[in-house]
Amino acid sequence: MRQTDALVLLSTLAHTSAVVSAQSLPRGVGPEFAKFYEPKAATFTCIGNPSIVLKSSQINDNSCDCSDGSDEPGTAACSYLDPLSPEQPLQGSVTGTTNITSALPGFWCTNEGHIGSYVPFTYVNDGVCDYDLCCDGSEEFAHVGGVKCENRCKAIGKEWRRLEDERKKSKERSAEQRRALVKESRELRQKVESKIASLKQEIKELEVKKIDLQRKFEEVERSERGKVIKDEGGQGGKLGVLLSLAKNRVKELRDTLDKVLDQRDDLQDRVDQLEDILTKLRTEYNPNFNDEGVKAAVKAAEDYAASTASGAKSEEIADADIMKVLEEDGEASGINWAEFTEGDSASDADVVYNLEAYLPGFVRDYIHDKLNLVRIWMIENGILADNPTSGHESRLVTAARELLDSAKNDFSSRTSQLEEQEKDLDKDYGPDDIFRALKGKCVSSDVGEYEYELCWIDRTMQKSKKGHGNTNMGNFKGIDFEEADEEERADGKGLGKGQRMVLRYTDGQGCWNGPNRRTDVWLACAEKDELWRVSESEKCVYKMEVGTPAACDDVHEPGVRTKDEL
Ligand code: MAN
Repeated sequence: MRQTDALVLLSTLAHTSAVVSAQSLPRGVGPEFAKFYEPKAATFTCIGNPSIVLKSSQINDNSCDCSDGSDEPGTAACSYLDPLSPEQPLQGSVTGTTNITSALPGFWCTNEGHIGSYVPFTYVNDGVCDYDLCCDGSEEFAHVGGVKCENRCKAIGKEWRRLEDERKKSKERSAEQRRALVKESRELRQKVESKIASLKQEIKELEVKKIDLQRKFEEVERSERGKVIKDEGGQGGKLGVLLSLAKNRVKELRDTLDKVLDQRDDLQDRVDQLEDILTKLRTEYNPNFNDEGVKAAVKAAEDYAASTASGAKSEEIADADIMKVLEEDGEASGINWAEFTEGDSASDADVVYNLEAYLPGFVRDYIHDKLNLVRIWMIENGILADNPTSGHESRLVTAARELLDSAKNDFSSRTSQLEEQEKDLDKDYGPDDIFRALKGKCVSSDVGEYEYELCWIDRTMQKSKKGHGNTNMGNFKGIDFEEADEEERADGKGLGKGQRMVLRYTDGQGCWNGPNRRTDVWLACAEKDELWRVSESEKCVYKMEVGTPAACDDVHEPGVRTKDEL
């Protein structure tokens, strides 16, 4: 019988034994059967078969008289009925074997100073001291083969109580650890919840901001598109138009002047040629010929020569001056157009804003709104030119677009953060959300040529100590429960018996010619996180046995309130 079970039995029996004193009972009777063995009665009724009534003296007479063995609680006479014994041939039985079970669980060792316990009837007087069950040695009362089992209950009981005390304290410490984990998990959960609340609020505000910026962007874009022309440099508005016109006009005039100058030079050449002809006519004609036509022509030529000599000429412009005018405009001469076209000169809107600056705010807004509305109305009704394809985007539109884009980015990043947090809140972190506090923390242990590592709610890893790299043994999938059936270990570092939490890690690194690696992480209660064992039951299928306070029951002394509860 395991010690823990025996302890339970002990407490149950303590009550019964108060009614019937153990001393007055026949040998081997456990306290819960005391009621069947009346100390002063003359007869005994078989427990499982009341039709058989024996004399009291037949109890423990080493002869099995009751079919359920209840008349031999203190001998091995009915041990063939013991559940642990092999089936025995029995006279009169149809099957030829016994299938009757014993009414008694075994030989009761009182174990004074320790805890009482049953030993199988087959152990009674078998010449072996079974101290682990019967520390008082009472099951070897016949001293078969001279065996004498001394009573060791004092020492065994003392050691047992020490271990039991330690185990209890460890359990309490583990439970304390667990409570701390639960508290931490609760706080982490609250953090996620408040993060979700603030993200929701932020998203709500960003939604409004986004709509507002979208409206503003469209408004600015439409109002910018409403500007009639854009010059080469991309300047908009009336000033831009004026600038463009002036620049073109100056170019036209300069080109015309250039052409006029060429024409003048041609004409001058021709005048010079004609003057030469006239001079020749005046000086070389024969006055002896009385030709009236020639005389008149000579007279006109002389008058022309006299008039040019008298200097009645219009003011002459120096060629150098004309050439200066014809020079391309630049920083050194003329107008520096670049300053106007590329510089930070004001747009229509800027001018309007400058004027508005002298007005009270509400009037300014009112005028601005009205101007915009009128402009947009004019564009939409085909009165003002819509100029969507011209030039590059204005600074106002760019700024509005950038603000809108940044709000959109903020909105989508916050939305995905919210989704992530909500997913995390819904995730199964085990009973009491306990693995939330452990998430991302790791435990490891050296086994053979590898170091194995478990990272809670994340992954399991096999790390080569010979420098052959790390192998992922699975990624966290979910939490299950399975029945463990292992013997209790002396150091307590084992799964034992009962339902245990099992964390599934799947889809690890592919196995050579096989499936992806996976790990089942079996958990048992312990004071601290510890990776006890790793085994590979089949190729690339691993089992980790891990101790952790997260797997403990929340036990605390009755009546003792924990800090959390206060
Ligand atoms: C490595 C380790 C082993 C595994 C084999 C499979 O050696 O990951 O655990 O069994 O690969 O080939």
